[in-house]
Amino acid sequence: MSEKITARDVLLVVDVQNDFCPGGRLAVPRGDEVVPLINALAEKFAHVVLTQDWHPPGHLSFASSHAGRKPFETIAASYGPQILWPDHCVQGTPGAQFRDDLRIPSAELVLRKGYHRAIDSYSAFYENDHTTPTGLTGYLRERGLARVFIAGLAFDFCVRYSAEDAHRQGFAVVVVEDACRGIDVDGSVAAAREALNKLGIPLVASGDIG
Ligand code: VGL
Ligand code: ZN
Repeated sequence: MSEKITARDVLLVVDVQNDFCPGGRLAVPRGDEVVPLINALAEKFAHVVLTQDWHPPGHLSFASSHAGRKPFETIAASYGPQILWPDHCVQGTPGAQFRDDLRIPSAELVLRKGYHRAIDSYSAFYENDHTTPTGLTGYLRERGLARVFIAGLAFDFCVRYSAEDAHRQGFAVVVVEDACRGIDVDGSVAAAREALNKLGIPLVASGDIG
């Protein structure tokens, strides 16, 4: 499939931050490999938005915030099941910075998420309670952007839930699969692919976009 980019398309670059790359605190295997692909992709788009996972110290999603709990266990949060993670993307730390080799000077918006201490936020549109909005829907609508291409980290969490929410909000959605990498907790990559397929969200290769 070939996708021709228009002025109403936006590239949403999800969480390409040091902590999600090898050497980081929640390293996504081969997460760094998406950077050159995304740099090249971004040059083809008239509009690019970056997201930045941005947690306060002691965030509810950190295993270290729960006595006796370990990373990758699941707890019952007030809004439903929540996977616990190693401390990551703490506000103002080097791990929360974008990768140095991510070069997208044209990016129009950096959307930070996950800053409420007691709610995690995988999706760029809604926090994990599925009711607290980040403001991105309004931003895209007001700017007349109708189709969202999504790439970045991690495929099975922030990319997946951003894609699902964008679809639910009425945007056309395309996931650029080769420009994503997954964490894969208990089959979460396969589950993500299945969920996106079920919604009819196409997974394309960056080479097919232009
Ligand atoms: C993410 C887990 C925790 C992501 C963020 O960017 O996919 N995953 N925080
Ligand atoms: Zn996070």
